[in-house]
Amino acid sequence: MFTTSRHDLGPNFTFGTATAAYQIEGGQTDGRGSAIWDTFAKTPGNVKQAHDGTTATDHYNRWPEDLDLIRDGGFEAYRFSLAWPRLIPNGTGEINQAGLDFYDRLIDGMLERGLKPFATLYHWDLPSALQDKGGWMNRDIAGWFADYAALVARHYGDRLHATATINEPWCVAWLSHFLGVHAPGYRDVRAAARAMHHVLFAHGTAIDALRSEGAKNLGIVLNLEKSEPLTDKPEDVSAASLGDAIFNRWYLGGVFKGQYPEELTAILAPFLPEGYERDMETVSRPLDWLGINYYTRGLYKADPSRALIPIGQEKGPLEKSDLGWEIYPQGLEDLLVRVSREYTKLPLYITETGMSETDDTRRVKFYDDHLQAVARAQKQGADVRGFFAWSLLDNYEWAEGYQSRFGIVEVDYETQKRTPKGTYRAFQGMLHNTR
Ligand code: IFM
Repeated sequence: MFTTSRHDLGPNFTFGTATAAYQIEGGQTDGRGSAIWDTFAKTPGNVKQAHDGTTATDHYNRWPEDLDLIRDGGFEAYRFSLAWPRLIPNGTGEINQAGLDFYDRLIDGMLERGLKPFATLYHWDLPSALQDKGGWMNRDIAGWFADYAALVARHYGDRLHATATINEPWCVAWLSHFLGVHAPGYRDVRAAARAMHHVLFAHGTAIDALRSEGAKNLGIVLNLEKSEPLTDKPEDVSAASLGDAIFNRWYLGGVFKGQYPEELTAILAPFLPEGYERDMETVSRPLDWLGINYYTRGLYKADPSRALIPIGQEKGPLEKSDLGWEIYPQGLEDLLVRVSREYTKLPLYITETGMSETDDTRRVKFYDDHLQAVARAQKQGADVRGFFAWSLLDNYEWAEGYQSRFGIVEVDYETQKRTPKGTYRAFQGMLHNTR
């Protein structure tokens, strides 16, 4: 059980659970086009046990049961993503009617159960046909993405409670094009610099397209970390500052100030698209809310052996999840206060937090402590309006495959049976108790 009561978060606070299409849907035969994760996963060495999303949790067929679980848990909202290649198999052009029908059923299913649909347009399943044209490295993606956004707004806009353009642009750009950990698996600074800018430029063009179709309540979801130095030596403090620029300030600064951090543009200048400064007005289009995904902190030290980006990371001494991520609720409180003081007064939503763990009692404590951190941040002026648990179900954890379990509901991948964990019951107890 949680020690937190829902009143600790204020009267109009929204609780939900979050998922993403590729991680749960499966059902890839019904006219859906290929996505970059399909082939990345098949390439040896990229994903543990070469797991892919072919079946995942079979949400494509089992969605009614999954929506029932969300409602019965006492949650009011469901954050889900639409698969671009399910709607437009080649990324541009022809539309897949079966895909349109699927999200019609899913969104209507949420509304029938009294759940607010929080949609994400892009949660990493880029159509392979667009990757063939350079994907996020190609400036044209701003137009392709805007057209896809307009389709979603035209078809579903009046039924969506909120829409986010991109989930975690740091992952789309840096993790996938510099570190090579996620699809398309590039390790190339020019590719990364281009993706870093184009992902935010495309976010801005999509906001324009959504607004011109009449869509309301628009945002973006950033993954943020508390970037800290390993020691108080000046070189480690500078390393943490550069880490913060790459992870946090590039996105917060771009979206809310129309400016990238100078300490990073100084390094990336030769690799950024020429004239990128002219796009900054589009990058920083006004929004209605900001989603923050928070999992852990980054602990940085100077590493002069890395010439271009001379920083390294260490594992700290705090308790860890089974992926080795330090558990640090204080970091969430600090980040929320920082974002609301330095970047925006918009309503904030914790659009994801959670832990990969088989010992569910640890997960209950994780959530309880992070809810308390949110309540403390609210008292310091952060306008936090909602909290989404990552994730409703155990699911496809990208390069970690199916071994890693973030769900508040367990999935048996042999039978696809869903079994609520203690964490689900803890949320249910808190959310049903209105005292
Ligand atoms: O599973 C992911 C999700 O897709 C995006 N945010 C982080 C989660 C845990 O790694």
